Amino acid sequence: MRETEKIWMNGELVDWADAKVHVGTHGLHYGSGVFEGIRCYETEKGPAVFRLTDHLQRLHDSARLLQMELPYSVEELRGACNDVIAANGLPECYLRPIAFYGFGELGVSPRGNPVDVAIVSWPWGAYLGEEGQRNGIRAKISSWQRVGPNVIPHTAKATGIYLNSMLAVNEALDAGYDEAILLTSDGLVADGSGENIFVVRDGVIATPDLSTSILPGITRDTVSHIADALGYDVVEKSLIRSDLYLADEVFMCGTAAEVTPLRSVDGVELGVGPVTEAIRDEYLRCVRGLSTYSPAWLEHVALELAA
Ligand code: PPE
Repeated sequence: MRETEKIWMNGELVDWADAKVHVGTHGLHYGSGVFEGIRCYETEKGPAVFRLTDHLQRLHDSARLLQMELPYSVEELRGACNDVIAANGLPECYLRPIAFYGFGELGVSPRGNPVDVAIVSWPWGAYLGEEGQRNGIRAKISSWQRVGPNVIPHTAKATGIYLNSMLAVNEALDAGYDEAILLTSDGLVADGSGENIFVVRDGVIATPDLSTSILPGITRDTVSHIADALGYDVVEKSLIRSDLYLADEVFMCGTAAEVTPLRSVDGVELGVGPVTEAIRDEYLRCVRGLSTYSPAWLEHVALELAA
């Protein structure tokens, strides 16, 4: 994580080194937080945050699922994101808003704790490597199952859920792979450790539906629009591991990973195919405002501080 100048914390821009919490913080002990991952891209009209409002709305939805009351509205958080980008002066960056139960009462119940909110921004390159984004990565189906709907609400982007992802990615990296794919307890394909999954076969693009323990990815939604605009059929349906092994193409997507092809799953070679390449390339044009239908998704940054 590359250090930048300022972090927005509870309503103020503070120096990077001063954005600290107490070790008694509830969120540290129990993973009681929600967060977002958002990218700001350089466009011909200046920096623009891709689908900022949608991400902040999801942050609010995640908080509601944890019965956590966020002290800032979507509109206020939009202003805060703008300020942190303006203060750090980076043309392209990743934004990480996080809200968590802070320091006050220790014990599993969060009652009596404040909700702290921070937004960090820093330059973050291709999540699965530039080479991976171009030529594909090798994924492994995890022995860890993705958290189910009655374990933790999986549609929340909650910090505690990422222990599940961490275990899966550790296992995959230890076994010499680049990324993990998690199945549900019923054996349905769910998510990568930090991405949604798409499978291409006979010209049809399929992705697990929202009730299959997946995070409702904003990139997943963007990709579905792009695929549709490029003339492909996209279906949401249950997928099993055989669908991965028999696919013509498989790719992952997420804010951090953007669109990344899988060149193999469990050692079954797939290669990088034309549908994935077309979608990946169009996605990268779209986020930089080079696509005809992207303008509504680009939220331009005012480079002056609002405060
Ligand atoms: N599934 C999971 C489990 C997930 O973590 C992400 C985002 C997605 C799907 C895709 O969601 P979206 O970004 O809205 O398209 N993962 C974040 C990276 C997590 C990390 O810190 O590492 C991200 O892409 O920002």
